[in-house]
Amino acid sequence: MEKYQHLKIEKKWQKIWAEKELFKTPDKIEGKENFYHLVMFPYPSGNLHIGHWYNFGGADVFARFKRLKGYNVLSPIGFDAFGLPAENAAIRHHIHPKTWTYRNIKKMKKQLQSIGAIYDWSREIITCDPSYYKWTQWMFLEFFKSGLAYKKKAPANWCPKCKSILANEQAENGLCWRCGTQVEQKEVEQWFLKITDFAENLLNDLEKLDWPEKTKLMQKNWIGKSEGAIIKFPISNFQFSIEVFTTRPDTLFGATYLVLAPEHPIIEDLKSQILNFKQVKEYIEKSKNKTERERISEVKDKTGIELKGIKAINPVNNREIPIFLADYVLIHYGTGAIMAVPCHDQRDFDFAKKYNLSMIEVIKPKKEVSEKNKLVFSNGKFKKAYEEEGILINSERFNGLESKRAKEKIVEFLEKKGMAKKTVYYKIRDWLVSRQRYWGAPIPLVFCPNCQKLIEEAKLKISDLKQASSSNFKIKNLEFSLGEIINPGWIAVPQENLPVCLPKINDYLPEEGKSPLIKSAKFVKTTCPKCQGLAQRETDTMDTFICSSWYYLRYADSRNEKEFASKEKIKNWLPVNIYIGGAEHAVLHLLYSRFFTKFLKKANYLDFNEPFLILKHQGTILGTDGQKMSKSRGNVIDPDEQVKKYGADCVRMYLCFMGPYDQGGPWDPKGIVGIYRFIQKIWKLFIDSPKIKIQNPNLEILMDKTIKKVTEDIENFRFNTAISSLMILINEIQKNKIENKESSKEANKENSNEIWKKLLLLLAPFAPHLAEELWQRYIIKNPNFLPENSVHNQSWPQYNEKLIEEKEIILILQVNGKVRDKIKTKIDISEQKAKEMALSSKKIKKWIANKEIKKIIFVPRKLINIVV
Ligand code: ANZ
Ligand code: ZN
Repeated sequence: MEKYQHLKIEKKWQKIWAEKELFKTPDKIEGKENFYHLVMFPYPSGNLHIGHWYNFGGADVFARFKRLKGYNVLSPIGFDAFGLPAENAAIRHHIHPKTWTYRNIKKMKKQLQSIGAIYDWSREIITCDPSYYKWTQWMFLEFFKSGLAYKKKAPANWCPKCKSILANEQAENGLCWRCGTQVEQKEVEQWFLKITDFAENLLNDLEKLDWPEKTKLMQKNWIGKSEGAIIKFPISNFQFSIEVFTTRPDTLFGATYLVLAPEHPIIEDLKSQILNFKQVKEYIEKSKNKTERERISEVKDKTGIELKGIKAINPVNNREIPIFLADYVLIHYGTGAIMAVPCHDQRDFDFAKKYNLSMIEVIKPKKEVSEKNKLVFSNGKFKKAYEEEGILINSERFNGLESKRAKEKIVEFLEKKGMAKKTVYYKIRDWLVSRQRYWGAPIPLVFCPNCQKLIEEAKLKISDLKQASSSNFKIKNLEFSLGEIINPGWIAVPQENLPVCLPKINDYLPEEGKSPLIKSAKFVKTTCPKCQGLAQRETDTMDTFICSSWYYLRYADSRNEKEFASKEKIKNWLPVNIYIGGAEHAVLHLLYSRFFTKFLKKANYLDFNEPFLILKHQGTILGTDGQKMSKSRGNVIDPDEQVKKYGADCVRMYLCFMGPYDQGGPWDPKGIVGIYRFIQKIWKLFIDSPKIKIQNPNLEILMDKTIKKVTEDIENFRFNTAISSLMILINEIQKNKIENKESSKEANKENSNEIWKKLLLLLAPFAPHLAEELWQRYIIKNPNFLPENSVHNQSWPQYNEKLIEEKEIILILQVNGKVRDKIKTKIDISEQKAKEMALSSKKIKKWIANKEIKKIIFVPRKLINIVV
């Protein structure tokens, strides 16, 4: 018998499919609906790992299924190719980032091709290619021109020894990755995109999305809408007041002190009144070296310092309360100041306890609450805060109100005195998009001192700008965009001069807080496109997340040189029907992409406002030890090795069989062997004798049932149970297979052929190479391959719903040919089960008692005869 040679078969079909361009996707096919199926494109690290395989393999099962279901499926692929590792390799191994990246792409392309997926390689994109980043730059300029890009100082990781800005991953544990020096926070001018303008939209539209609930919740929390009020606390004997943001105005009577963030600007104004200013200054300096995360992490030991000499006045009862600085309050959220209510906020409670500050209980639980959540008072002390809502006490005329109502009433009362205002805050911050690095798309702006002067002298007010009908503003015959007005001196590179290409440099280390691009004088020195004066190029590059925020649009028209994609082609394909990739991107890439889409919709380039209608996450494949795969643990499974050993079809199928797609699980070397045997069983079944006599009508029912099950399972990404039902089917077919010579009747041949055909079609999404090989050999039987004859260009098998309805029948029970009993059973009861039932019938037992059973004859759907 011919052996199953996976390597030979898989290479052969990959080659033929590529040559015949089987998976090249036309923009339209008469009579077919388009379906845009997308996986998150990989970073060219140089090695496709098993996680990629799981993502791409499973996704391809779905793509192939959709194709067989009659859709014109677009399944493109490319590389997210800018980013730090290329630069690190350049610094360490003296190889140009571009060389490194393209070398990796070449290797990974081979690995990707070994999956046997239906990628349309003619649409491949590589984000570090100038033909792509030209449009990334164009996108940036669209934001800039609309006034949604601005420059502002922001803290960055700074190594004082290397005099270099570090990425977060280069400053792990607060130490510089190169020299181990303690990293400081340094204020550097950075570009931001105003994602906050879209916060409400990003939040509300989550509802429309068929995404995992967990991912939607993460985005919701990240956006962090908070409804509350700003309340003014005057400072005694001083013209200043402090504004705090609170979501709990109902607790105002319990506010026993205020806390300001150490960076709060009012401290400068109050300087002359603060008696302990020297110590205060010291505290401020100390807090500068902590990152935001350290500050808010739930350490019990909160630090702070009182501003001696000044007091604030609680506007609701005119009580004087002390003011503190503490770094658990952040400057960038709300107003950078809070009213502290120790009885009802645990952070305030911890702080008050440490500094021995007074506490007033103002909220009583509505019903009995569990001991755990109660505000326990014993030995004259509170033990912990009660943070839920409830009924007001110790709040004068608001006593007895419920929290919800009290919030309204108290804000209303203060609003009349001009002391409060309802307010909504979002946690989400504007997106810091500039990087002081080499391997990224250059930000396409130049700085022109001449134009800066012009704009500053014109003293346009932002409010005038927003009302202006045209998007451009004329100053002395020069036209400026909104972005140019709000960022005086920064001028957009005209579209016809894009892309601004990365220059070649030899030294990739950032210098004095600036991008290494500053080392290329040729790059930096330029003329202003507006006034032709001397100008300097921006040397920062863009965050790579910008490249990936719009790539799904480019696939629709990836070779277009005039637009990022034509309107017509976008209409053909977008939005993406299904997007498949890792959950780790929940609040980064997946949020940024939504932001880009919403912006482009607003700017009239798109007519939809969500990029990905359905989202699926694959789970994580763990090592055989159940741990995360890592080199140090030595539990990494190399997909290339597995493919060599068992074949791509087997690896695909094994990964699909491991469990529900979104769960993954530990790699089991025995499990993949099991699948390998299963594949060989199929192979043998065909090679031995591809004909079955349909002597068992239950096989037809089972086939229909299996089609139904596999269809529904693939639709719901339950690949594992789809494969299980294929296994059952194959076993049953094997049992019913009889020798070639016996199945000579034409009718039976027809039937048999149908069974084989359907079986191969069901197999095709999982094991595309094997299915094609067997399809060509036994169904098509033409040595010349024609694309229309490919198993992947057929239609998904149909099933007969009526046939598989679980109808009941009356099964006749005979002993020696005489009817002795009748039982009700399912129509497709198995022989084994029918025998068991017959033998346990009381009436039958009587007739066979003490007799030797010679044989049992089973006629499906009709009778069972026991011969004694
Ligand atoms: C008084 C109060 C009483 C508060 C109470 C809570 C419970 P979310 O929901 O996250 O928006 N807060 C406001 N600005 C802050 C800042 N810059 N840094 C740290 N904390 C800040 O939280 C809003 C609450 O977080 C606000 O309501 C404020 O504390 C605190 F029983 O005000 B609350
Ligand atoms: Zn100029």
